Amino acid sequence: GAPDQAPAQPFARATPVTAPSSAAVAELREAILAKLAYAIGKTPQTARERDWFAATALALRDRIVDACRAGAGQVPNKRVYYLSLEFLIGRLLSDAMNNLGLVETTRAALRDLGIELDSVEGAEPDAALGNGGLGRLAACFIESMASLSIPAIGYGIRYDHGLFRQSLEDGWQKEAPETWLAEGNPWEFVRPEATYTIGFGGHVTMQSVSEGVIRRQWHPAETVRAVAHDVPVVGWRGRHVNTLRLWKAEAETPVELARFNGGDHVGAVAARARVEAISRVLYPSDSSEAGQELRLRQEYFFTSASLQDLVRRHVGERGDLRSLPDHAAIQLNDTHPAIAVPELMRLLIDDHGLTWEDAWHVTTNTLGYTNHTLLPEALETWSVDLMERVLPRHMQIIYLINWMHLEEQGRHGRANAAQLASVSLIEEANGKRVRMGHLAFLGARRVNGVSALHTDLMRSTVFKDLHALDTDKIVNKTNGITFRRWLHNCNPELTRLAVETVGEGVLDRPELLTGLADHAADAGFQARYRAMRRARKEALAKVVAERTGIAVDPESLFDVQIKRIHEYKRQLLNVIETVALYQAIKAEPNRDWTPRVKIFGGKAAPSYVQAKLIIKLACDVARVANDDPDVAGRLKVVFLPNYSVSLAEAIIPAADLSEQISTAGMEASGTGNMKLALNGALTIGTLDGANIEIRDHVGPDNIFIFGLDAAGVQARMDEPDYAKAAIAASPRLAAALDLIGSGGFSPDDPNRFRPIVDSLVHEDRYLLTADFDDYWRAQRAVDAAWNDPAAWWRKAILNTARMAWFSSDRSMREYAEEIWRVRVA
Ligand code: B1H
Repeated sequence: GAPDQAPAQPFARATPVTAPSSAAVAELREAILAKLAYAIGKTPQTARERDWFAATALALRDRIVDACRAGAGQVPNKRVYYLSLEFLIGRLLSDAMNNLGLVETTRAALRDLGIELDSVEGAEPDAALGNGGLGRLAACFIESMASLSIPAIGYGIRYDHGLFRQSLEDGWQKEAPETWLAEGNPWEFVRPEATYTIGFGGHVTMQSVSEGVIRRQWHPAETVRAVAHDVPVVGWRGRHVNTLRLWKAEAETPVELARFNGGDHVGAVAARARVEAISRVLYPSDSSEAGQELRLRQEYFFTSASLQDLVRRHVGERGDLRSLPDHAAIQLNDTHPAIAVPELMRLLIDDHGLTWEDAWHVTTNTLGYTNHTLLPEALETWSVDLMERVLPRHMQIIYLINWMHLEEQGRHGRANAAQLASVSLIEEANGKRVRMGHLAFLGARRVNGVSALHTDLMRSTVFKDLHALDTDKIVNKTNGITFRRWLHNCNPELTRLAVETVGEGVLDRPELLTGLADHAADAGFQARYRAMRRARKEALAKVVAERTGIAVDPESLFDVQIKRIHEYKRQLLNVIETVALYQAIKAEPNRDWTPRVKIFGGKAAPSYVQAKLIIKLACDVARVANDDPDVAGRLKVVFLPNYSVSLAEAIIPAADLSEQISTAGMEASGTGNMKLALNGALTIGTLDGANIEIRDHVGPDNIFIFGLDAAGVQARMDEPDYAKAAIAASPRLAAALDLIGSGGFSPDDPNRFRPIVDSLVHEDRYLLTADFDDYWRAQRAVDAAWNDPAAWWRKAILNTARMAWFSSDRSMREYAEEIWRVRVA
């Protein structure tokens, strides 16, 4: 693969299978050869790895279509529509092979042709159509719905360019465009017949149709076509196939011929460039508001196309739109598709003639809304001015929804001004803005949080007053991860160990993993578990050496923090602890320090100056520590560039320690925490998000918890000058900050990290100073635990054994029962 592309599986896949039949191998081999010849136009002699990948993907896609056709014909009673601006899928080949039961068949077929499956897998680009946890959750959910045979369509945008490629130049993050479609996409079917017109701008007319009935009609100034591109998603054992339908923006008029003929060759395609920009690039912000008009256009574009598509399907299958709630459940992944509330109202009323009351009943019984963050900077609001300009009819509908909503408050005697202001769809504080979270809340039948703590905080903070109006509306649905990708595919050795220990049923029923607990203290079993980890650490060490030139010892404890770089996730806390450890080792070089490799991975939003400075600090600390003979063999620091789904698949099975150290109350759930614990990394973490539920499942003795809880964080923030006091009380923290602030890691620019130290001393919004000493204590407890191998590996095995509940199959069953009201077989 390309040099910065993540590695393919560096091992022989070890998922247990009976040897494939030679007839099956021959048939697939011929199918791949035929694709290579007739679809790619290459011979085995001229084919590159990328061509073999495309031929293999096309041959497997045929099998998926076959699986699809087996179930075709009958109309399901109810479908789930999952609307998400992000689907962070990564590679699809290994998922498809595994779910079709064709891993060994494919490997043997390619081997017949002199090709290694691993290198073919490595040639697939990641579909990085998401930023982080929210987008990856959508990808896990789509796979789980297919595996559970829940009829579902995922709707999103087919970005030409997914999340940017990160490189580190002298430790500074640089961004380059990502180009996953450069050589085409063998998984997708283009569906020009599923094309819809999406409007923007213009004006609204009124027309009296009968006594007291006024019809409003929107006349957009500008239109764009949304063209469906379908990616089939096959579930476990090939039982069911769902569709991920991604919309591409295309101009109605490819070129303005008159202008072209007049010699204005650039102007002739300017309008086209403007509308096609809608599906050009993924916004690279995670947990922060984008704010620009193009973002609003993206949100409306894919929401409108998706709703038009499902409305058309319903009319075709059932006729009357008033029965939509019986046959469709639409889930809004955060507020990014919240414009669905007025758009569905508009389609039902303006285009299909329903009354307001019927339309509101249909809307509020069809939509569900998942909230993923309570951070104020991430709560979407759009200025009323912008909305009136881009979506004038929707703004009218929003005002009417709000008027009725506020009237209703009056009828219930809740007319005090502060209360009304807090539940209003319009925020009046700094210029009028529409609160998209409130809009989604009112339009949905159920609103869910993504972990128990996060759901409690929704009820007690941001949505407190709305919650009081209908206390049944907010429900919890703790996130999950698909075990097919995050255990079976990424960790075949551990999967084989599990199958050999508790039986093959564990592939279908993760609860059977609990059977591993019986062997947790068994020396022979521990040895096999350690051999698995050792193999994965050796492979990761190779990747680290290739990507960074840094040599790491697989005997060391691999301490991993992989996630977006954000102040609330507190990579900085980890870096400061690294500095303190560096100072401690230098002060007492002859103590028996536990050898550690600190591994960081993650991207910063391109405009997030402080996050980029934290990356630079991690890299500068890495350079100094890695070059210092005093700490050699005890501490290494690595920042792996261009973190991605594929890189995660290589890092997670190799991790011994999982850093989940966000300020309590700020990480809504986390899902990397689940992937790492499932693969047997012990967690060092705060009582935040799903960490709390992970502790409840794995047991308090098998996790390292430290720091303030969410209530403690709230209380501490109210204390004056809390950071200065904490630094004064912690000589270790003060010394580490002194070294960083005085240029100890940046002799070429001694003041480089002053802004970081100053932000801690003067504000410390994320309470690093409050948690530092307890974090240090917990890290030393980790050192001690590592030095008792029998106890450590028992804990690791118990983590794997007790994580079954975090399967996204469990999450999807809960959504199906309590939100969507669809039956799961
Ligand atoms: C999560 C986001 C997010 N929460 C805005 N919010 C975005 C917000 O492009 N934007 O503007 C993009 C993403 N992402 C994450 O969702 C939470 O931080 C995690 O804690 C959670 O595990 C994940 C899935 O629920």
